[in-house]
Amino acid sequence: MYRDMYKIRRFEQEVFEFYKTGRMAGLAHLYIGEEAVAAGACAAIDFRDFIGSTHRGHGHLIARGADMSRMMAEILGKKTGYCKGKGGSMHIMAMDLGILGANGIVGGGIPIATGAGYSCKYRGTDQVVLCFFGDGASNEGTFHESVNMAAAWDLPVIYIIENNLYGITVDSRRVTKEHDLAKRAIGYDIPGYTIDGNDVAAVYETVRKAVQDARGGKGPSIVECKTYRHHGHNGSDPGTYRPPEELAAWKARDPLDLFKQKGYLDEAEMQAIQTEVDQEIQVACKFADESPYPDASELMDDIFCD
Ligand SMILES: Cc1ncc(C[n+]2csc(CCOP(=O)(O)OP(=O)(O)O)c2C)c(N)n1
Ligand SMILES: [Mg+2]
Repeated sequence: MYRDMYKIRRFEQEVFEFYKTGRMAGLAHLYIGEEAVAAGACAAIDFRDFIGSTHRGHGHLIARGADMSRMMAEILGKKTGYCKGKGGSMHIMAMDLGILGANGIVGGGIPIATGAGYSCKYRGTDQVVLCFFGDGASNEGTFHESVNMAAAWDLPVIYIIENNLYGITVDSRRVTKEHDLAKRAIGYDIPGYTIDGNDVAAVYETVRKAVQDARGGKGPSIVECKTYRHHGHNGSDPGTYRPPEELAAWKARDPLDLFKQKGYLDEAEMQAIQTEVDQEIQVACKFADESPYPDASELMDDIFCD
């Protein structure tokens, strides 16, 4: 899990670099600060399972095992990327890894993940689906419609709310009366957990329990992970609407630092992981940078399927 968190952190730092230097088109919604959610949750599922993602999806995909070279190539719009360079940051998908796709439509991934959950049940498998989305998305109708259906039909979906307290510039505490969003589970008669999303072990343990229930036919759960993005909403947002002391308090609870403080690994073990990952990141950036753009003649390829 530490490896995954460190991979996400380093990958995102490089994405930001590409963004700032104008080498990537589109937006960069950075996951820095929220790494423990993806790393802890994805450690609790198996290869046969599915994940649904969001516009802030790089971390989910990395924790799920996506190839960082192909991801970075996609982000730069290169032919060697996961979507042959036509999806970009917000639309990376990899069905061979059960990744149902990042999604630029807020709340758009929730019914897709719920549909995958229905498919698991319909086919009689014991697969489960992790459905990641934000506090903002939890106010969309798609959330309530999907959770209602999943609860009524006992679908194997774990709804993971990444409550980073903001939807772009909007403080979620201004637009929701109840700030513990997992309490919404009560209305659907399913389990709801509100946990420290910066503590990777807490995320792992809670999602593991929810996964066991889902596999055992007990239906869906909501896991609300309290966390915080260190950067603005995207690369162009300085995030000045957030009180500096709030940002400082959350930075003092950086998920990688918290992991270190808990002493799960010793300094040498962490250093070895960092060295390996730094090399992988270097390879990914070089691969993406040197890959060709798709040819103009490919513009209309892969748009429709029969
Ligand atoms: C349906 C829809 N409405 C609005 C937007 C614009 N938009 C993009 S991200 C975002 C905020 C999402 O907040 P949240 O769900 O909390 O996720 P976070 O960005 O905090 O991870 C909004 C409103 C959109 N992309 N799609
Ligand atoms: Mg949010």
